[in-house]
Amino acid sequence: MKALSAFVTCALLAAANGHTIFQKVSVNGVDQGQLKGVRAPDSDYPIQNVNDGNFACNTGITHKDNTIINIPAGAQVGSWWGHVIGGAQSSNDPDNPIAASHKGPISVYLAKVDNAATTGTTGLKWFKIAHDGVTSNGQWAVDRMISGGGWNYFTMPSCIAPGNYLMRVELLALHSASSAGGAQFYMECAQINVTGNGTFKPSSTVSFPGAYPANDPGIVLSIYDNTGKPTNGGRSYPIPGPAPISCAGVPTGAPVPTSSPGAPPPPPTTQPPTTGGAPLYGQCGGTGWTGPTSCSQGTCKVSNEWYSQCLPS
Ligand SMILES: [Cu+2]
Repeated sequence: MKALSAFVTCALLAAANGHTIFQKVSVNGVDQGQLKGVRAPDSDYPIQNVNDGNFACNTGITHKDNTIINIPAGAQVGSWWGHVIGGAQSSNDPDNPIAASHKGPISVYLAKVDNAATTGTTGLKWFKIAHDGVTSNGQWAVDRMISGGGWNYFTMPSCIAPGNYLMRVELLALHSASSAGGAQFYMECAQINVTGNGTFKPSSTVSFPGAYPANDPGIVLSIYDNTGKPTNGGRSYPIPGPAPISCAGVPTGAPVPTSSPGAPPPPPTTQPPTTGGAPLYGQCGGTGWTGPTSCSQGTCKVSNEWYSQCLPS
């Protein structure tokens, strides 16, 4: 009986630790491979101190290779999360990719580096390229990630200048955020090389640690409504950190077409071909989205004003 009760306690503890690790990237629907170009620890534990010295790219990194993932500016990028390295901890793991209680936003930052495979992570200057919070129906970015089988999607802005970057994806779980230090930050960094003709240079950047005050209104709050549901009560939610960058007004660096007076305007070149549609779990719409608006598999469903996704029909 002693052994049995020890087992039960352990199982309960394991169930309570429904943590997560970002461990894989996809580019335009192409899976780049497990732990390829992603610096990850074995531990799935969160960081709860916003001033932790390893708040940029996590601590105890045991998985790191020299892969640098090529990402064309404008590409649809996926980050894949699993309960432990590899995904599920056991068969029918209810906490894979993360415990459903762990509602919150997902944010993506870049920092320019000389060599993404060899760079350290301290003193980098970060800017945000994407974030997803809670929608008016009470669904969080984490809910969308769970329904996407661990995949969270965002767009690499079309104006990002070519070169090496670290790409920091941060999941913030708010289930116990009602007192300072209770929010759980999960983050890993991917080694990437952006290609294309972008010319974006950030006019302001942030540091990790440093970007988030411990008492930020997006970090210390109760997300529960008066029935106890984690919907944020229909309130708007201030995602921590700066606003994502905008490519509006940023020159693309592409050759400017020359036209003689009176010649017809050149055809638009920003709309990628829509033949075939987006892949399953791919983006198929949303404000600013210029990619496919149909699905090659599944049905295009609106997640929020910025994001529609191909989900299984
Ligand atoms: Cu957790």
